[in-house]
Amino acid sequence: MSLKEIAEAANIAGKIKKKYSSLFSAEEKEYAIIINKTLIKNHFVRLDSLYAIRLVNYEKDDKGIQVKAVKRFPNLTDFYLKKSEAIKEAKKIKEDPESIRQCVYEYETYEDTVENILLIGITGAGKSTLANTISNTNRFQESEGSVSQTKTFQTENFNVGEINYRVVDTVGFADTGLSYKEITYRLAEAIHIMKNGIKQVYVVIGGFANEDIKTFEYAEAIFGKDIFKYTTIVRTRFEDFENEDRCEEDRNKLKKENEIKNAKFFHWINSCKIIYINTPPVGEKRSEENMRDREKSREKLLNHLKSCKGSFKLNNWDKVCVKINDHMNVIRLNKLNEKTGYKLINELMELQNKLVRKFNNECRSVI
Ligand SMILES: Nc1nc2c(ncn2[C@@H]2O[C@H](COP(=O)(O)OP(=O)(O)O)[C@@H](O)[C@H]2O)c(=O)[nH]1
Ligand SMILES: [Mg+2]
Repeated sequence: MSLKEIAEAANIAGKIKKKYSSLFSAEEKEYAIIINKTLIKNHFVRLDSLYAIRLVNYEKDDKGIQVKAVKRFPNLTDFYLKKSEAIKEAKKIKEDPESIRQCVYEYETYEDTVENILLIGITGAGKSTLANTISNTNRFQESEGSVSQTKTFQTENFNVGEINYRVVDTVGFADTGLSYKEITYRLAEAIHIMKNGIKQVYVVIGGFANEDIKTFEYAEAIFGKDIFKYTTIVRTRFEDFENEDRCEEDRNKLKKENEIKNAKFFHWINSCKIIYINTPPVGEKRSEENMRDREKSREKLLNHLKSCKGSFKLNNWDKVCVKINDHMNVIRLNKLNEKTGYKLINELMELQNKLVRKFNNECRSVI
């Protein structure tokens, strides 16, 4: 039985370093420890190698290799920067019962147990404001104009009691003139982050515009019809959001208006739950009242989330997530490097300027 077969069965991508990988038994179970190499390219280091280790618990029967559990080291997202370091670590893992016991999940990505909330909707609907409200932060840029502030997507984790949530704010894609392919590509990165699937999609709507229909169309095209079992329409800017009668009135009005006018839209609003919130700007005048509205809206959203069962996953979601895990981790690392890299260059330039000024002021005067 070859390491390559096991690596394939465990969906490990990249180049396998056979020489440094091996098979062994521990506590009557069969394991493979596999080191793989992924290449990184960026502006500063043209080509570099990154290493990850997988501990795979497998069984062999007449159907072939059955993967029972996989654990990625050093963790789900990082790499070893040197081959020697990876080899040393692999040896340690093999001899450490504590590390071996961590190999329990059928897919390595199951280690991430965060429940994901995906926000979609046209620019200006109130997605970023909702992201701030639900995660109780101000890290998402709320924008006055109709220019989208979110370039691709942004996430924030937060806890409610024992539950770990992640809110994923996306670019307003239905109205930004992006092609279907571009939207899918941008969403792919976000999808990869949501390893546990999507607990709930919030289609954020600030009133009802024709463009909103496109949001539903894209969601259906990308995820398929089943996504609507996990979709809630969130209507923002609804000042009477605490008055359930007013909310129900609006729901009925909306359905009545669209029943004849737009059958497809009617179908969507009929099959998704609609909840009403108001998340006005805070930090200025009336901010106390506005803060209260946000808090009450947050409560409403969290109560609703608690009542949602299960999560949405695309076919092969788990396999795909594992297969692209290393690749996506490299992209993330590259972005971080770009940021720190540029920052470094700026700092160096600043230092250079200072030196030139110093030279001009002090050295020149001597000449
Ligand atoms: N009054 C009120 N303003 C809102 C509400 N939601 C969003 N806004 C405002 O609408 C504008 C656009 O919101 P933003 O979250 O940036 O929209 P996005 O493009 O969907 O991310 C901002 O100025 C927000 O302050 C709401 O529920 N009530
Ligand atoms: Mg936004």
